[in-house]
Amino acid sequence: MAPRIDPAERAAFDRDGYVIRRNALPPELLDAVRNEIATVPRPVWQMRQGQTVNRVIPLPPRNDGSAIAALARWARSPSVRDLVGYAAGRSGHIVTSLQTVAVDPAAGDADPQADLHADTFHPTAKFWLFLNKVGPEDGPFSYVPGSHILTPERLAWEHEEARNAATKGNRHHAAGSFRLPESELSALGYGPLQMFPVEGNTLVVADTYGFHKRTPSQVSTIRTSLYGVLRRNPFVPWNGLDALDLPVLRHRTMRTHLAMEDRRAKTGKPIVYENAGVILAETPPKPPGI
Ligand SMILES: O=C(O)CCC(=O)C(=O)O
Ligand SMILES: [Fe+2]
Repeated sequence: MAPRIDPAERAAFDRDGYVIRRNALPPELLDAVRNEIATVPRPVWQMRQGQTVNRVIPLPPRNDGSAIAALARWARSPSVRDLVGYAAGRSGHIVTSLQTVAVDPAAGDADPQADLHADTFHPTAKFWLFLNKVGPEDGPFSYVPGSHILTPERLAWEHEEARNAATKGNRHHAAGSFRLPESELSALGYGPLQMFPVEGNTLVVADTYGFHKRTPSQVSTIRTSLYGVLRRNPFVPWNGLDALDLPVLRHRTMRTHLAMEDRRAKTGKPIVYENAGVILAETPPKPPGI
């Protein structure tokens, strides 16, 4: 994949584990997308994690003439897809949706994504195209530059954690998304955590095997992005060739998953994402328990 990546972005990724691309969308598309998000209600699913409400707004399955459909096409363009594939170490289906993250510090416990962590034990990529400015108070993404690189200390740590994670009392750690106190970064050969406040229209692509977190917000705030995840089975011995990326399937994976959640909810089974109806993406969430 390397020859297909812009050389400056490739060098930045190889060194840091992330790439930041400013002014990612053409200005007309950015304006149209912002305008549509502010005025056109869409089907929304959401999950509360403590003080944070995470919303998923699926992209339209076909070109319905909307600005969001044009945004979905942009996300499939080679300059985005190749970079995300390179960051994940392999190409394949990028599960993409609109995401809003609403934080109200008064509304609950700490957000588990605000603990420093690696998503899993192998390279895997996420991207955020932040549509509006994300200031230091707005819960920006934070990353430890270079922590996508497997140092001998990191390898030993992964091995040790893998042996005892299940008994450490943290659900996310036990599930394989290992948590790390910031004070232990230097023992693994890494430098300090860095926070990335961004201007609107900034694309951030990161290998989330590197240590990262959402910066906790001290104020009530909402962050909207186009969000994508490329996480493949690391034991599949080929690159590309992902059945979920076939045109008939790729628009449906998210919707099928959410429709299943709805069916589970109807029968009283536990769910992760609840159906929030057809609303504006940035509607302030109801306080917990209402
Ligand atoms: O939303 C963020 O800034 C980071 C959240 C996170 O850890 C993730 O999506 O893996
Ligand atoms: Fe994460």
